[in-house]
Amino acid sequence: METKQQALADIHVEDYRAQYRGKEVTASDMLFTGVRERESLDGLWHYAVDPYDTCLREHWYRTEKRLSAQGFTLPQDYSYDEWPVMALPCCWNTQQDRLFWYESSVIFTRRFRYLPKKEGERVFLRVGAANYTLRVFLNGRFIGSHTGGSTPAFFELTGNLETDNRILLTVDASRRPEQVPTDHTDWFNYGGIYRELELFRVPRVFLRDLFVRLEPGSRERIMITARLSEAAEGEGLFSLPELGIRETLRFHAGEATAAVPASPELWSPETPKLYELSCSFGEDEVRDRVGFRQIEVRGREILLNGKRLFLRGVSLHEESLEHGKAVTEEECREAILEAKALGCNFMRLAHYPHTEKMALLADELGMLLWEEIPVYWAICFDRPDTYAEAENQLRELILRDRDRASVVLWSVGNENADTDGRFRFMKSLAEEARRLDGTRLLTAACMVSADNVIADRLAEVLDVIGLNEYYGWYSPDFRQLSELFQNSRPSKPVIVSEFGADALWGHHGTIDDKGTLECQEEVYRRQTLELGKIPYVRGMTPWILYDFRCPRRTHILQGYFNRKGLVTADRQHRKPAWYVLREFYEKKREEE
Ligand code: GCB
Repeated sequence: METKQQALADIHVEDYRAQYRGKEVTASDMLFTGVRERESLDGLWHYAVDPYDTCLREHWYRTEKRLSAQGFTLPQDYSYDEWPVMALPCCWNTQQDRLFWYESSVIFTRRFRYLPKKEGERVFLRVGAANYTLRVFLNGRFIGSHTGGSTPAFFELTGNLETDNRILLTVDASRRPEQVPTDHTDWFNYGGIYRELELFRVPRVFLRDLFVRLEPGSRERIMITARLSEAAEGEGLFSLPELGIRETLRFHAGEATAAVPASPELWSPETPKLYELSCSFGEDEVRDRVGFRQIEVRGREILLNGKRLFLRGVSLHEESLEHGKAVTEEECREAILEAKALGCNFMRLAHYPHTEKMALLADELGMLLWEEIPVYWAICFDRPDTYAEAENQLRELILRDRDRASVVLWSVGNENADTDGRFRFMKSLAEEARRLDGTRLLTAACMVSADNVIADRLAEVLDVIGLNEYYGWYSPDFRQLSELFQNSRPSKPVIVSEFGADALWGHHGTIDDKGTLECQEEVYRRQTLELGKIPYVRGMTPWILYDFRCPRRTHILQGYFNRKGLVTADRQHRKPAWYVLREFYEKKREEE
């Protein structure tokens, strides 16, 4: 068709997104990355802001030059190599003032060279995270798409690569009610490709997955499950030299499992012992550093390696003032060390999967973690596609992090009204999490019922009840806090997954003045006093370590920040409540 006519036809395709459906990559497309050789595609990419999705409507990615039927070049609306550049990964909001509030589509493109190294090699692109819908185009062809703003996406490029390649990515950060999370959250909707872009070369048959852990209920056997990319037969090798393990893995229909006698030194926050291991099949080899520990619930207690444990925690968003969600390794380390200084052995990574660097660092530094998916507030619980999206995010998170000893709890959501639809939705998520990983505890941050009881029906499918309560803040009457515990008889351990109060750094007043440092300090004093008395409260993760950006918070004391941090957003000032919590945690540690 003549280009002008084609352009006119494109203008009138209302559902232009339909042509990009059917090539979604999911958890099933992941490959085990552990320690594998990779080539980085991070760095400068050309970009254009594309709020009308013209690239997708008019298929810009197909051609560099637009030619008429007679072979003349025609005017076109893009010039990739003259677009400005942005260094990926990043959140575009922090790159330019004019992009700060932008929540729609951006196009990124660059060239790269590819020279095959081995006959028959396969090549995969891994995008660590892109918020929210990512589409990948290579050399004029649509490769695939991924939805979900916080988990990795894998695209196979094999067969579409040339020596000189043009890659183009579109990222759409629009909030939509049917997505996970929905369009209404209490955090900032950062856009961009904000975790690493990497290429992996693997042989035709490769190790897609490797799960290594202590056998539940035993401390003398290590379980290994490995899965290949194909339903192949053959032998592989698992080795863990420090424990003298060299185990042949026998693959049938692409799967191998083994249980190997071993007595590893157990991992704990105090002794974060990690072991180097490797696994190979044919020409493929992967390596990792793994800790071994056991987490379980007995009655209303939580036990780590058979010992009673109180989870001295704090909640955290993935954010820094400078980088938004594209937090650096130093910023992750700083957050963990800040929690340690506070006396914590536990952190709640709220409300979506944080970078895998957090779990890797927590493994190394000794910090227990709660990891969560963004089933937050009023999700479309009765919509099957929304469920599929939530389940896929859960699977991508578990497959990414289930070799990390630091992760002890999977959370399937936060503060959702106790309806039948929600119960079905979250029960299925809990079942899926157990199917993928029988070695961790399941939780969700539940709400207190209207009659002030711990009564969420979801508790029956969880191991640990997470509970958000804001006595002294949203519910000012503190007496209700002790009433809540008098009214409740949970049969499982409870972690108070949130309490807190806003306090603006430098703002002083009486304990009754909302927003003052004194008011927040008093809330922490009274909360810790009360919670410390309740035997089945086996942990807490007050809200929150750092103040964070939040478009919903327009009060003069907030200035588009949620100010419930114990530390200011610039990470420079510890508020008085920080010291109250530290004192409480010190006492708790001595009691253990
Ligand atoms: C909550 C939410 C959290 C909010 C917090 C608040 O219950 O789980 O995302 O930021 O309260 O500050 O209101």
